Amino acid sequence: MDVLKELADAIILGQAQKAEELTHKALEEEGLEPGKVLNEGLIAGMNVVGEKFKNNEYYVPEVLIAARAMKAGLKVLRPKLAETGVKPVAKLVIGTVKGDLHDIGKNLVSMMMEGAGFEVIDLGVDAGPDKFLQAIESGAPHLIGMSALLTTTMLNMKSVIEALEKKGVRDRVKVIVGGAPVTQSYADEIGADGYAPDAATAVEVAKALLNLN
Ligand code: B1M
Repeated sequence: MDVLKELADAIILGQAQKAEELTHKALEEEGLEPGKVLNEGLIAGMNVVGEKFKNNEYYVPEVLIAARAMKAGLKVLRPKLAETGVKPVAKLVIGTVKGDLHDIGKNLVSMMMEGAGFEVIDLGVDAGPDKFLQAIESGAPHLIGMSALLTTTMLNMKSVIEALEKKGVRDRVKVIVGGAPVTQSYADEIGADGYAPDAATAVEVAKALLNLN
């Protein structure tokens, strides 16, 4: 069987060890590009998991197990995706917003940004306005990235932007947002500088916002 199909299946079935081994195999034995392994193996598998979850064929435990398998594959892929980076082109602070525990997409964006040469400070999940403000004060980033996967938590992106305005630091940073329920029009509505539908586009948008192209 095609190694990427096998890898996608390992994600769907939540087989962490197999996902790790197959990611190694795809990269080292088959010599496939890390981006291809990511999109056609790991993300393809997670998309099926998402569909199954939506159709009530999978419940939270299955999804968690699949997420663990995805993380095992990402661990192998991470250095390969980041390998292209030389010295940091700019500094990014990124986090999944308050109330939201989804971090796979945010981690992908972080990895792609690292791969593009950004220094990434990851605030993790459930990050409220105070965490972002603190990171701006202590880290002086050029860019703030927020991720949200729930229609309820995407509202918290606005709270972060409002907190930056209130503290008088909004013009020190560019703000980029993303995540499945987030759209360009929502980004415009809350006053974000940029929106990206996926991790690869996030890099392009970040570079364009900072005039790094
Ligand atoms: Co959750 N979940 N989940 N979940 N989960 C979704 C998001 C959901 C769409 C499933 C569904 O119903 N079909 C649904 C949200 C509905 C809604 O609000 N619209 C949902 C729900 C309801 C929930 C719970 C409420 C379930 C419950 O408890 N009843 C609960 C909430 C917990 C919480 O956060 N407080 C919950 C829990 C979980 C798990 C913990 C089990 C697990 C998360 C594990 C983890 O992340 N460590 C989980 C998962 C895995 C999913 C699905 C299946 C997959 C998400 C994922 O990782 N996708 C998801 C269904 C789906 O999306 N198909 C679902 C793969 C990832 C690569 O894509 O994160 O979209 P994504 O990231 C993309 C882009 O969006 C973009 O780039 C990434 C890569 O290209 N992007 C950015 C993301 N962030 C960006 C930031 C940027 C730019 C681009 O700039 C900064």
